[in-house]
Amino acid sequence: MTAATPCLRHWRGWVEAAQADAWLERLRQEVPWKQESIRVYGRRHAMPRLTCWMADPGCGYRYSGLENAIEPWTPLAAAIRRRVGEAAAQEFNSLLLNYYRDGRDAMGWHADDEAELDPEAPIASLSLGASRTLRFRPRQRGTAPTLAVELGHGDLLLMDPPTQRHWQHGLPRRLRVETPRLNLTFRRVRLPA
Ligand SMILES: O=C(O)CCC(=O)C(=O)O
Repeated sequence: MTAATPCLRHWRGWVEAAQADAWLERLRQEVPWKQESIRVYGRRHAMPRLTCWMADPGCGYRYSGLENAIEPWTPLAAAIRRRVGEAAAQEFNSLLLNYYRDGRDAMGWHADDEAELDPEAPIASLSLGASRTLRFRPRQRGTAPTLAVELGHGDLLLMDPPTQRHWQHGLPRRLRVETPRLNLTFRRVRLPA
């Protein structure tokens, strides 16, 4: 059964603007960004964004068929993890960073429901830079209306369970956007007991 709406908690301007500006600039410069490629119908395509997977040792993660190399936490990413973890009352052990260089960069429809992720933990998403729209649609198409959430500079969005089970999300292109955006999604990878 599809929940009627995704379970979201959205704090606009969770980070105040000057702090968000400083985080945006530092992360752009110091994160080891990569442009991965994905295979679609047998052909390789460059992903329309740059990415980095930062995580505690042992927290590997595959998505779009890619095994992500684990990068160590930078001091700034570790400090942001602490603050986001307090807001979400959750200990996150991993972080996917996405760098959308301008409005041509985007992310397709998907759910963050890979087997490695703890389905009981929220996913916390911090946005820095250009405003973009995150869209949600039910996985069982037509069972609930789609939803659009405008994510601005410094916004924090918590996606609580069972959102990933019932909903997909995606970030469409917005061609008039000429400035960059970073998105940080803090996650909880399941570790062997
Ligand atoms: O950039 C965004 O707001 C979405 C990122 C996302 O969907 C993800 O990391 O799974």
